[in-house]
Amino acid sequence: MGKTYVCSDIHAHADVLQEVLSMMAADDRLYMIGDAVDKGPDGMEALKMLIADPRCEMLLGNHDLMMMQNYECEMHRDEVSILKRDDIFFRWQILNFGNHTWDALMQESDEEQERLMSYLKSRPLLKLLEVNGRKFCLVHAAIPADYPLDDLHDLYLDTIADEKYPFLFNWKSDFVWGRYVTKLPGYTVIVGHTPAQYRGDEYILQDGDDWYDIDCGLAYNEDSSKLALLCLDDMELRYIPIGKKAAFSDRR
Ligand SMILES: [Mn+2]
Repeated sequence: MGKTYVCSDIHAHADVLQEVLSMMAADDRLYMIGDAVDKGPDGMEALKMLIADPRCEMLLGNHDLMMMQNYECEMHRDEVSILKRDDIFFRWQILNFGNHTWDALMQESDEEQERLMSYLKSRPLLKLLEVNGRKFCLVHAAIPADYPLDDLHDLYLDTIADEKYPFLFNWKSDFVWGRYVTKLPGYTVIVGHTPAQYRGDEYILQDGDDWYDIDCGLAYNEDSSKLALLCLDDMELRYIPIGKKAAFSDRR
């Protein structure tokens, strides 16, 4: 029986992901808890690696959702209001430098674009699992404060469906944007999304032994940026340093 690893916020650093995959045994598992794309140099490559490797399971992050939302808006241009389209375009492509990711996605064939988006649509927002008798809740950012915690189970995009546009979803959901500690009784909650560097730190943040933020800032493309790899079998942490940096930076 292999080991179960968790990492977050690869943010287009395909070389760092490759390093993690090469360290893992054939029967290990890796949960990447969101944000495969944006900020770093090779977003499409990182996403394709996660899809291709059967040891990997990816959850959705806000950047993955922004890309999907932008794609869906383009595919349904005539059906979506210009305000809605502009909202996502501005938030993603202007404020979050998603224009680099969009350009890379548009370099792919129509079939490949559809394959990548279909994969993302099938990904969970929240995943519960048990390792060595310990229960874990994986989510990109937070469990929304108003979400009923009794009978919590693996959650998918239908949880945040948009009532007006059935092919869209609420991409501003706290599942992928929340920056607050959420605890789930009986579980160890593991999130990413808020980089250690955002707090002026470099390493993972813990709140007791039942909440971990493991994002160590690959998004920032800085010397201190690294990936935290957490083994759920023994809670051992490893840090993998940043490799290739993006040619642009959006540290503001
Ligand atoms: Mn994020």
